[in-house]
Amino acid sequence: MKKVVGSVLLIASISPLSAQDVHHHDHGNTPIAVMGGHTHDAGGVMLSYRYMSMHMDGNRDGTSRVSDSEVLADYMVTPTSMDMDMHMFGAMYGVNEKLTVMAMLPYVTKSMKHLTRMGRQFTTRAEGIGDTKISGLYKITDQAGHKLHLNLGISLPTGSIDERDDTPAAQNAKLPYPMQLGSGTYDLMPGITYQGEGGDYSWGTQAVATIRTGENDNDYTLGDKIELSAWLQRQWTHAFSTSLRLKAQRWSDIDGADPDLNPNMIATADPELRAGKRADLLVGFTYQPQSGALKGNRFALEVGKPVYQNLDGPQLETDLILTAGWQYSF
Ligand SMILES: [Cu+2]
Repeated sequence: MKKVVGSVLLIASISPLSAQDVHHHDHGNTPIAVMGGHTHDAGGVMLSYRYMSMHMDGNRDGTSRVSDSEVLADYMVTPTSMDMDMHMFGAMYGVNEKLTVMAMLPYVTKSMKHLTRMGRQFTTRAEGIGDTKISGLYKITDQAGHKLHLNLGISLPTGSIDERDDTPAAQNAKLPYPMQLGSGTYDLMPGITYQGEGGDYSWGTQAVATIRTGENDNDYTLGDKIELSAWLQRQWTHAFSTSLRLKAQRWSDIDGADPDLNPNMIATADPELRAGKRADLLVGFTYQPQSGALKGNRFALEVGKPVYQNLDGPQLETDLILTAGWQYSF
């Protein structure tokens, strides 16, 4: 209790924000696309909905673009663009002062456009529930202006790995790896998150790994992944803040192979052409009314573009990432 009063006084003394706002800082003063970026006080509940959209356009090998005709010199078919949309429903609950639990269920829509060597264009689509994520966020320290917690997450294989659609080569064909909705494996997601604040600014950094365990029913394991993120947020008024975030990630190739896929036909069916590294720069906007009928609600948007991309290609490159969300805490 003494600690809490101390931090409230410190933040109130160096910030133009009133002590009342400090409470709200605890509820998600992180860019909306950061998962498990904050913890809750004992008994605190938060419900959230996030819409996440990613647009990929054109192929890349290493850090350079490759044209459709260059890819078609080696393959019968090439993807030309892809859109992925995700509706994510989440809930958080502060079990006690140390532990917050979190669950997230995504609904995923994917669509990929292709061009064949014969000049024919076609689109494949997949849609359904993705992999459910359950996490425990365990507070290590919570001092004046500095917070640190562990992210202990697990991803459950609720997303399909048997998505099919019609292609010019076959009706109801098994779709390649990036069009599947889940990993098909139980994945461990350990991580650590730091949050700091002082004056009108808050900042933070998060490292999260995705470690796949075992092999899925289609004889493969998606590559492990590591994501590092750092952000700086500025409070402009009691309700409005903006953020800047740099996110770097690295992921590996697929181990094993789905026997239904032919890697000579299209690069997306090759388990050895999935790895990559990417850094994204993202700007965020948050509106969090401190009083009135909307109190407890947080509306946020984060949008960004890759600033560096190195793909084990040919692979579709990412061009735009957008997350819009609503959070309600009580
Ligand atoms: Cu929360």
